[in-house]
Amino acid sequence: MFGSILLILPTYNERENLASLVEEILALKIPGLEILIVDDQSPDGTGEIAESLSRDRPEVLVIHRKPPRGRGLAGIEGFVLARDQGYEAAVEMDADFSHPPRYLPNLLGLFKEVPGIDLAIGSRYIPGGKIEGWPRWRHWNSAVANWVARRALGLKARDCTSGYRCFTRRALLAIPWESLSATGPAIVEEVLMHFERAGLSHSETPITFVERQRGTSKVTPMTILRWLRELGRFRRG
Ligand SMILES: Nc1nc2c(ncn2[C@@H]2O[C@H](COP(=O)(O)OP(=O)(O)OP(=O)(O)O)[C@@H](O)[C@H]2O)c(=O)[nH]1
Ligand SMILES: [Mg+2]
Repeated sequence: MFGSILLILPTYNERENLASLVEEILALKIPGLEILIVDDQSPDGTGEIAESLSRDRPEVLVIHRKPPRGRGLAGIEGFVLARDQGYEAAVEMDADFSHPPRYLPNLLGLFKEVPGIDLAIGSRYIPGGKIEGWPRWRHWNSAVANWVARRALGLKARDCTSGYRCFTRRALLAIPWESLSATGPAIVEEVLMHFERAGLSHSETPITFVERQRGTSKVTPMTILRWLRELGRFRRG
């Protein structure tokens, strides 16, 4: 399908998840797939684990970012590298097992099933998709965020807030990575907005999103406020 695929894993304090996640992804033996860990100098030693994984496995690459840290900034750095080094596709996924690797074949298979698309989204909000392990408030929060993003930005995707997705090279070239304004959580929707505005099309495949079992969450009430502020900014811009 794709000759080369870069799978980007942004990590911050994922010591308990990283090694087993990387093993699970590599066990799928997806041809042409390489993993790029983008770590923000995690204080828990995730960066050292990433280094040792990349020493043992030629398919694992690592970037140690300098401050300021951010999920959004780490993602951009990964996508820019994928674009500049000529990868044919780039996947992003969380490193806490919330995005189970077993869906990767479906995600990549979507490009064959729906010819002409430039983005495959692992979706919680189409039939067959769901979320496991969240308290009621997080279900509400996610559903409202998705609704707000779709309405405010006029997006067509059913799951606009999913960070489990794969872009083609054409999409990597169409998205203005260097001039994105969000550095935090709203980067997911900002990238999708640029993708849709470029006239490219997507398709979605259902996933079961699983709440993290190990490590600590970085989501706080401040994250939600920051998301809203960022969304407002690039919507106007
Ligand atoms: N490089 C980098 N990665 C980050 C940063 N913040 C979060 N991440 C990673 O981004 C992914 C998603 O972050 P999470 O903390 O799981 O946030 P979440 O998925 O929104 O919320 P929970 O799963 O409830 O914790 C994970 O792989 C994190 O390790 C950051 O500042 N820098
Ligand atoms: Mg998570």
